[in-house]
Amino acid sequence: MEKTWRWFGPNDPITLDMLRQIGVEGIVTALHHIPNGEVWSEEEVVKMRDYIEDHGLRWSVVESLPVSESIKYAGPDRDELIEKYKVSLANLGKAGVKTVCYNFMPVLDWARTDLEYPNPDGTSNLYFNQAEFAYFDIYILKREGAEADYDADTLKRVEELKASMTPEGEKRLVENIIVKTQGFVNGNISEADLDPVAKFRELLDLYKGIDAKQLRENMAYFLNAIMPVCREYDINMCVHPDDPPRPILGLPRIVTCDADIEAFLNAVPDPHNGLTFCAGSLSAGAQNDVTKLAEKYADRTHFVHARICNVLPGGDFKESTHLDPRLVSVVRTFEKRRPGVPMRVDHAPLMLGDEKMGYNAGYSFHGRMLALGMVGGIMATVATEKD
Ligand code: DNO
Repeated sequence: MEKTWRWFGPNDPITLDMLRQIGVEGIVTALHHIPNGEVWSEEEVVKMRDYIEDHGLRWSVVESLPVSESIKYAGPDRDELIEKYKVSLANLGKAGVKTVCYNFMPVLDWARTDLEYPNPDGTSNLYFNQAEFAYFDIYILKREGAEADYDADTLKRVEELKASMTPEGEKRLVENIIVKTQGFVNGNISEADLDPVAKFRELLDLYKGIDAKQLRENMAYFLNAIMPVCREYDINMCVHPDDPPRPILGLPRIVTCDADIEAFLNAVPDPHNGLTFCAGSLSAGAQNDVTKLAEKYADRTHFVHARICNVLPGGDFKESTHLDPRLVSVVRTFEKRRPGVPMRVDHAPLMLGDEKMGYNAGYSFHGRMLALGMVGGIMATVATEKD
């Protein structure tokens, strides 16, 4: 696989020169300064590509070219937005940037409740606590009918949590769930929003009446519309699985498991319609066996996210080590079957001073560097194995 790294542009404190020193071969980035829904002009695309190439690297993957909410819920301006998306794709294709990651998660991209969950060794990790998430849903968002979406054990944990919850604790949940994890991925809410909860409620309202079937249709509509451009420029689209891989906050999620992946690939059976194999997101669902999924979908995978989660009792989950045997197996599959596919690590621990640097959640320097070294070691070992 090609060793890539998610870099957030020229203002990222982790510079391209640093990345060359640690063995990174390709860059994963986006034009983060262009608002969601606007065209990425040829000029802006070429400027970014040349900046990266001037530093001895290549722009391997776009993550993400964001799909506007209106395309997801089929708003009145969706065709107009799809046309703009096609222009951006064509501009990327002309500049030779041909792998595009996106997601089709309504309203909320990835979700975590804790961004610095302490590990016994002094490092910290991302963590998803199902009871804290349910607390946010029931008592902060106050979503109608929210209780019905949680089992009795979770609701019991929520009440225990309520007994000790403080205003600071509630603020921290809002920041972690809908602010700090979203702004930097061009999500709907950013640090500049004064009332993120109110804005979030308005966004949820846009999806009233949209179920999984409708969302699937909207995704197929979008993919069918962009496929001609993808064919013309040989662009591989790769959807990111839903994280966590289950419906949340009353919203449908449609890239959560084997059957979902099969459904969207079959709905638009063009090789340019592919998958970002995020082993981490998929492994956060107890229903998924990532080693089997990697074998099954290697041919339609255009981008790999190397990380892995442990599912804990009660629906909680936590990132595991990049040396987890399941990840070894996933890396082996892609090394053997898709040797050149771009791969990046993420969601590595905060360690050795990372915590003081204000990095985007999940995108530490030392933690990711160690993880890349680990995955690189697995790749080198696999290269010595006979078939
Ligand atoms: C989280 C990321 C996601 C991903 C998007 C792709 O760490 O993996 O935010 O970039 O879902 O569109």
